[in-house]
Amino acid sequence: MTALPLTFSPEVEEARRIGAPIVALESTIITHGMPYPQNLETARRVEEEVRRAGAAPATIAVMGGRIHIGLAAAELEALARARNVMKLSRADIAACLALGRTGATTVAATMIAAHLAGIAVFATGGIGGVHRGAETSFDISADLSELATTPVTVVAAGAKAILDLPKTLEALETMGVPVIAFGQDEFPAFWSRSSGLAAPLRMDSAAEIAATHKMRGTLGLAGGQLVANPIPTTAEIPRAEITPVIEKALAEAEAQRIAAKAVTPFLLARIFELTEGRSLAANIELVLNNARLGAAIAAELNRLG
Ligand code: PSU
Repeated sequence: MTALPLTFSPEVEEARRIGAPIVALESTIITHGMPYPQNLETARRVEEEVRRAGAAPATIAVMGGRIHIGLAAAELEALARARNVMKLSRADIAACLALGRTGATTVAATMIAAHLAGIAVFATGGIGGVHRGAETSFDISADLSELATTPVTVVAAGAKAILDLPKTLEALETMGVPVIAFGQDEFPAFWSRSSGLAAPLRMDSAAEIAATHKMRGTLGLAGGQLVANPIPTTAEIPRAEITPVIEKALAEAEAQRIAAKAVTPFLLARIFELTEGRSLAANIELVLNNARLGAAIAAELNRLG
């Protein structure tokens, strides 16, 4: 029994009991990041990918006044079909729980929940960051300050290329968040392997990433790490191709005065339409790729004890 409002799925409960590696997965990508039914198919495939890599998947969401750490098949399906689900970050997770509403966790809220559940590694698609025009809109994702606060290693394909990537990297540096490109020198840009920006750190193995996570704990440093794992070459949309599409979607968002939490879902949906689904296919592949790396890091962390 725990005083925390956490409910573990049987699979995650068993992994905890035997000390098997666990990878946290978020749910905003399901409710706000992808259309139905691809969202449900992807969520299932990502969980399967984590299992195949030898870890237990813990998809996280808020339902009925509890943070669910691992979802049953029926719960996952209900979430993928649901409408009017809250998009939860640090600011609203407690309200969602207290009011008994249904909420999907963003990167920030998933990190909080994973840490409460004792899970050190979390895989997703792309983190939120500093939006373009943030110098006037002040639109900066709470994902960044969470990375500076909560000790979870987040595996993403970089930050979404709809953002201002140079400013996102600057903000992460200011907040003391290690940004580790996996297997290349460049910071990847979600749908593309290349962003034209050097990553502050590069590592080539899950063991190095796990050792660095552990060392941060030993030093008592607050916050997590961002592992920027480039999309597989076969799935990427090269930067020159996606850039004009992003710019068109951004111009539309501005014309329609889309703001705050609605910006990222709007842009992802428009880019999906403008690329005739290619952006979604790329998004799915990069999440699967991140799930595999997340499982490998979780296994290495387990070995380190
Ligand atoms: N990765 C994806 N698709 C998504 C997200 C991540 O492939 O939709 C979600 C995450 O939950 C992340 C959120 O926290 O997008 C960022 O939203 P915002 O820019 O409003 O902070």
